[in-house]
Amino acid sequence: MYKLYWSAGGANMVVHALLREIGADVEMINIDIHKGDQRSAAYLKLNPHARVPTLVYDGDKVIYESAAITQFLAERHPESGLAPLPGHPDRGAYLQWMVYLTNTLQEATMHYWHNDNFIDGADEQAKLKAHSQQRIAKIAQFLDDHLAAKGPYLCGGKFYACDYFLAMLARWTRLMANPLHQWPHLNKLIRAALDRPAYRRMLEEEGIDQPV
Ligand SMILES: N[C@@H](CCC(=O)N[C@@H](CS)C(=O)NCC(=O)O)C(=O)O
Repeated sequence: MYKLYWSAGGANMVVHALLREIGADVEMINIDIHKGDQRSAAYLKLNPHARVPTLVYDGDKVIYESAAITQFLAERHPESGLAPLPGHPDRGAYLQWMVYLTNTLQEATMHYWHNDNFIDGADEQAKLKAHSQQRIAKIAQFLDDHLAAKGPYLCGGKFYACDYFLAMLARWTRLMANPLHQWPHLNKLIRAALDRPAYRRMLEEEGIDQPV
């Protein structure tokens, strides 16, 4: 039994989709980040960074950081086939893409959406926002070239949790000048995530009607 603390469209999307794909027994606890639920004393005890997602497992064990939870769940439920386990030839690429996505593309989306966490002043924040879009466009081109050469998924021929992670980050670019789905191979990968019933169920349960 798991408990997932989530907010619609947040970094929980990938974890939520994974839980649905695994078919795990899960209690979903909504944290409305627009109302400030993430700063309640009770939630800060679970996640001192006041962010979603947070996953509780085995009664009282707590894990946060979406990339960490993604890897944790995919390995804890190997029957899902969503992570190449140690010894598998795709293992290195899988770990590389999980880390690359979280500390490069996800970070760049944070510069767009949460620029006040990085710099003070409206002018400076606007500059950071503009710069993040240029950076994301470069990352998108790099990823699209990679998928063209070695895809259709990040690790080649098999869809893994890292591809779900990328689909989530792609959605966060939907209001930017150059959303990720504008790149053809990225678009194909996003559509592959959308074709999966677990991803569609997550979108429905989070009330998301604009999946890209
Ligand atoms: N690195 C964290 C980032 C989590 C994060 O930034 N979550 C956002 C929603 S996408 C949040 O909780 N924001 C609340 C706030 O900024 O107050 C992760 O991937 O789990």
